[in-house]
Amino acid sequence: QGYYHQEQGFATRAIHAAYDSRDEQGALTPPMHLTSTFTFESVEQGVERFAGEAPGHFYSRISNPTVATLEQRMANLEGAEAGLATASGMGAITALMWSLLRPGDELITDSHLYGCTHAFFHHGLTEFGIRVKHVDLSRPEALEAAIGERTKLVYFETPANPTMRLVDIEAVSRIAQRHGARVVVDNTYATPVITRPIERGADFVVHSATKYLGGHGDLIAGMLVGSEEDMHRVRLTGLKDFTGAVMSPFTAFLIMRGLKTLEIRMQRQSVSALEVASWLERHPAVERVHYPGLTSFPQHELARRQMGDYGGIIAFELAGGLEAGRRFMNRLELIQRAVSLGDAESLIQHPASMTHSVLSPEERAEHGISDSLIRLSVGLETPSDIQADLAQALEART
Ligand code: HCS
Repeated sequence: QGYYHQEQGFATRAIHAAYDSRDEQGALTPPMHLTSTFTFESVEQGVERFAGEAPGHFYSRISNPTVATLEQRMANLEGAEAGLATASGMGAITALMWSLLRPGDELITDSHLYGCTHAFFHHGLTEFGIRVKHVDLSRPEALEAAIGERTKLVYFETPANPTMRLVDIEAVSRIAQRHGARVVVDNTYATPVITRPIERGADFVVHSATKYLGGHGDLIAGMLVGSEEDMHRVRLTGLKDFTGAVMSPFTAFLIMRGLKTLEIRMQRQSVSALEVASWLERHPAVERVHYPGLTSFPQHELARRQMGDYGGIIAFELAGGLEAGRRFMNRLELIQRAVSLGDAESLIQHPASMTHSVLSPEERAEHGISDSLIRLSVGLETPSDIQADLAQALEART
């Protein structure tokens, strides 16, 4: 068990869960097991491990002690039975989908989605006989109308990338469960500090661990949590055989280092983002701000109910549209022009031409991504400095 108890607080578990230094010669930090393979004491032992009849690692594509500590720690933080680490967020999504879906099955997905997830569903899954149906899951009654016998999975992000739209996890999970479908939530934006979908009825949580979980912009990684049985299946089919997109022990080590400060980073970034969003909303050059913590946010009531805090991402549109946005972004000095999010550095990007450029203009319009939408990931810098950079870039825009 290590030095924690399940009833201890989030930060305690993020630092201690699933590790006991007494198992590693007293090493305070879980050591990196940089090994591709594991030796057997006898042929018989190897045979038993391969057959799953004896515990123990045998090859790092299937499992590795450092990666296993992270998997158990993340399962703990999300309130799930088990976890699975992957080489990227897309690695987590693809391993899950290839494991659970078969030709003839239907996937219902929210209409607001990260660009590459959208691309995988449309150009990957549909090519293999899986039907992908977009439903506006911010209206659970729309799911009730669309769900059918063939629906195996219901998939959504909350908040969605990049529009910030929320989905009521409890309402959607209730409907899906009644129809025998399972629910997958991409919890990258919120992290388990802010929202724990499993506690609200979801079956699986996926993450791009590249973002807040790692938190320092130095790695690419994904995480998946769910039941013991499901994770075993995804590990041995989706991950081991279909994608092979496993996480390296070094990456797992870095993510565990990131997790130690996840709670305080999310708290600080939420405070800074609320401040910045409120300021942007009052600025005459800004037309609209999408941030769940603002009372003007259409789903603010749901945000208060479902989110412990409002997170570090803001989407906004400038008066003057695309051209004004381009000039504004080029004037920024402190805030970095880059995709990704959740880093110590504030990052800004233009979804229509960057993260969501794989969608056609018609698809973007359908999924709520206007050409003037800008996404800002508020970092850990001094909030007044972030605001000062935005202010000078907005003032200079004409
Ligand atoms: N998923 C990342 C990478 C985009 S290409 C993002 O910024 O949303």
